[in-house]
Amino acid sequence: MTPPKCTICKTQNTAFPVQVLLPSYNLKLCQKHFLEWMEKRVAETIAKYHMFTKNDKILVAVSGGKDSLGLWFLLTQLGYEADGLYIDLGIPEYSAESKSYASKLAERIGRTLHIVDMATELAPIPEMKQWSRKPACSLCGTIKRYYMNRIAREKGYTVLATGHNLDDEVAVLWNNVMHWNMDYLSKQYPVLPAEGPFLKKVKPLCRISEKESALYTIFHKIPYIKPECPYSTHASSLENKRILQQLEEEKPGTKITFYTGFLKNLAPLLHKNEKTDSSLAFCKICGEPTTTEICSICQLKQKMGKL
Ligand code: Q46
Ligand code: ZN
Ligand code: ZN
Repeated sequence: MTPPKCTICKTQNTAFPVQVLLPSYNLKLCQKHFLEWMEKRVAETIAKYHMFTKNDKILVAVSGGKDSLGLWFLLTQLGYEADGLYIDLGIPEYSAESKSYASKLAERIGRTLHIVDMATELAPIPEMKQWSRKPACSLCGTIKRYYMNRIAREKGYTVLATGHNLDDEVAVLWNNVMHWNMDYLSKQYPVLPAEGPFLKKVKPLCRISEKESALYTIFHKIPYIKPECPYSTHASSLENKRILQQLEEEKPGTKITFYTGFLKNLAPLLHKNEKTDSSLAFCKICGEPTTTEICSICQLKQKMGKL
């Protein structure tokens, strides 16, 4: 059987063999043209959704996984001013390994990596869990939201970028539609504008699949953490991803059509009806935005005798 030709360079030669099949876009690409295709696609996403410009100072939330590290590298390749933020959750072994990948990439691209160490800020997640009735992932979400916004604002960044990919976004969208979570649906968009003390948040990989994101990181030889976080259970999200993958295999392009169709057709209608949150106040202790008198981080600090 003759090997497929790259759709762009039309070569069959061994120097640029076809390495990536993208049936959703009817493309077969060699490594070089896949990397170019991906960077162009992300650049188009940034422009299409007015995420940021070359004048912005971007802070990328890096977890040590393939998506966030790949995104950070890609943004610097495109010439954006992008630094990283790593939140060390103090999860035995997992955190040390993922942090080392984030630090290695920072060194390679010559950019600053800010590190917030939960062990000194509050307590490592396993210890924190003993003081809170919340599950680890819910605590983790609160910590990330709080520190990402606070560090970015304090250090003068103008945009916060996260590595959510198409598969993540489609799985969430699917779940929100299945349950008609109108509140969540109205907030599901690749750009959340800056609002008062909250920075603008963007997801530049929202039109890049998990497979494409992994290949980009692998082709650029960026080491990343492979095991899942030990607290990760997301059974329902994995189940949604499995169903969607099945649909995708039967009809390539299903995921991207479903997601971009939502952004084009339903999201604008939901935004029109969106009310601004008038219950926002500022924490009496740390001054960060909250909906209660004292924010959840300070409440936890009080409980643990750290205030
Ligand atoms: S890092 Fe945090 Fe995830 Fe680990 S504790 Fe849960 S939310 S699973 S993306
Ligand atoms: Zn090619
Ligand atoms: Zn507070």
